[in-house]
Amino acid sequence: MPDVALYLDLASPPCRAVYFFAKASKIPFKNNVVQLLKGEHLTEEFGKVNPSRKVPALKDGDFTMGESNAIILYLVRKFKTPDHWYPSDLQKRARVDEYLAWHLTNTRPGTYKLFWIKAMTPYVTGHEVTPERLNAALCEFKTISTAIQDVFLQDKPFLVGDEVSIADVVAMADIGQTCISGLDVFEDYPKLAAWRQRVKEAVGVELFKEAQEALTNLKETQKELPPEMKEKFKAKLDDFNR
Ligand SMILES: N[C@@H](CCC(=O)N[C@@H](CS)C(=O)NCC(=O)O)C(=O)O
Repeated sequence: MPDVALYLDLASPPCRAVYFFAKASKIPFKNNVVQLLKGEHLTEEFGKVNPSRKVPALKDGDFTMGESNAIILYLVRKFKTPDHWYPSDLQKRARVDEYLAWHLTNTRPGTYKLFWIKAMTPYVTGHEVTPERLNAALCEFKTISTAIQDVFLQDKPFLVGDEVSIADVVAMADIGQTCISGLDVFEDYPKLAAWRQRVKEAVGVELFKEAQEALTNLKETQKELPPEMKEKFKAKLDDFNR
């Protein structure tokens, strides 16, 4: 039995980032599934692993932690994964750190907002989001995609150079979420589309299929949200619509 346990719902982008990285770098771990839409993260038991009751979370013996990027870095250090994931070269590593920091204030909130207002609104409120609201979120997301392509990727194969790093995995896990909203964000970004293919091949095409299945299952679960989760989600949507 592996020492490390990960608590994941593959329908969640930060969980997918941790999962893609752990699987692609062949880290042994126990996968504890926590289904968010069923409220499994709200249990007492899960609260002992991550008191903020968010996934992903990690348990290694008596040690527990949350926060996807910090979990990935914990795994990098514990398992001394191949250098390309988080390069030891000072400046290459700084580029990974730079993207990870940018991601949390740009890509993550942008994709999160699109997911909630486009994919969750109908199931939570019973009606589609207004075109004005959707367009505003799409415009924000275009600015983010343009920056990923032109500022970070430029003409390189991967976000920080010639080899795949944790920056690519983290970015891809979130951008991939937009497909559930019926959007092809890569359509207008040919360099990003080619990058997606390279990341898929570097991480493993099968892993991407698994993630896709989780998103398909999410669509089914969305249709039968427990009433208490609907209430919780309404409050979240109100935040986005403020
Ligand atoms: N900054 C955290 C974000 C974690 C997070 O927000 N996870 C969401 C799923 S994508 C969650 O568990 N939400 C449950 C809730 O807010 O009730 C990370 O990167 O791990």
